[in-house]
Amino acid sequence: MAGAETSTTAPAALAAAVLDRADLLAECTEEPGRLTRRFATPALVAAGDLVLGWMREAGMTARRDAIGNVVGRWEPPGGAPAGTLLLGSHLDTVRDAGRYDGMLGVLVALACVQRARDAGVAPPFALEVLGFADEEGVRYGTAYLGSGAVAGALEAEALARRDADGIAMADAIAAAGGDPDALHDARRAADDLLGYVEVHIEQGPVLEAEDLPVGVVTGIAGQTRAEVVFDGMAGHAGTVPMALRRDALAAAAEWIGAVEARGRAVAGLVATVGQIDVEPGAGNVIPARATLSLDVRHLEDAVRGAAVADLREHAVAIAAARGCKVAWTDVQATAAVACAPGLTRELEAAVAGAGLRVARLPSGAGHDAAVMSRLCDVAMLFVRCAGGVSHHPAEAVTADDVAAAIDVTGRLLHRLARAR
Ligand code: HGY
Ligand code: MN
Ligand code: MN
Repeated sequence: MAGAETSTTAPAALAAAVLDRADLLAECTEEPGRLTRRFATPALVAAGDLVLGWMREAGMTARRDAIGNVVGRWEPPGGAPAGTLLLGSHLDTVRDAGRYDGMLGVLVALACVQRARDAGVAPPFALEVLGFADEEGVRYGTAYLGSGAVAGALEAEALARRDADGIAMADAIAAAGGDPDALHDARRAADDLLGYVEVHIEQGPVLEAEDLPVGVVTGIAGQTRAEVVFDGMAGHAGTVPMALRRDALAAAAEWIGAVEARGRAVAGLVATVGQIDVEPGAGNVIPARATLSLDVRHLEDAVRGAAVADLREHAVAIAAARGCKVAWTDVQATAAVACAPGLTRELEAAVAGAGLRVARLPSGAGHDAAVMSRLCDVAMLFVRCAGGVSHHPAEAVTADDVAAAIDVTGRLLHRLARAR
């Protein structure tokens, strides 16, 4: 990197600050003792407030948009930027989460802005850092609410969805200080965009196996989310003979086995039931209703579509055989996305420029880049995480690997600057 690198802008120094900030963000939780930070909650607002402060410390203008994303903008000295490069990731988490999934991308992006500003290596284009308010979709079942608003991909009917406490999304947005009637204002125009770059933990074992700190993402698997409800008949657990039961939970259990079997049977397919709710929910009552989530993913949309269709037929057959009913609701389908070839080539060259072997790998996990690809070119850099563990408090990265990510991202900015 050209420019006046200083002790505070060297990647290693910035990496240490990234890890410290990840620890501070991890304290913004809904559940003391573990990290859970869902969309439009006070914990999410608190995390966004921290990031807004850091954005301003880095010399950025910083604001919160109508859905609750935090957006920082840094312009090169002299103004009149030659376009804008977007960087970022999400600030929400799953339940009992790790502290780097999403947050690392926002914090590394901030570190790169600080470095561009302080080390005198300002690119001729503006940098915008986005901290999305919802990517996981834990509260309302639909993922990507934050990037969906920015990319203009948010469906209006989502606003009527209710969370487990019966709170409508529109009301939650307003309660968190957003404006559900102004979500169109959160949409980003694409005319000045050079692209969107997301740094994210790999959430898998490949980079550790390859002994590499970072890797370049080739594409992001498509995903289908559905809600499946089995309805049977409540009854006395002690008096209703087994042959006369219409046990909704037994039907659901048989179907869950079929979901797992399908995932195991097809290369590259993953299928998961992550949530189940049983009613009336008493140990001596035969379950009347079982409500389940379904998550199916694959890099090829046709394979995913066939699996979802088969699992839907299987649910109907199991319900019929057991005298139960089944209701299937498609919650969300996101197509598989290939990262932009040109921007990805630049990222690969930046990795090589850092003296690292270039590993290319697909992402089984969904990312905001999948939605942002509707707006502009996208590229992703994966960072090695310990044991590939994620969506778990044991999620961990090393300062050295974070420094590598900062160095590579800085080299990418340098390459894009030279191309302007
Ligand atoms: O579920 C995912 O792939 C991501 O963590 N939202
Ligand atoms: Mn995640
Ligand atoms: Mn993530």
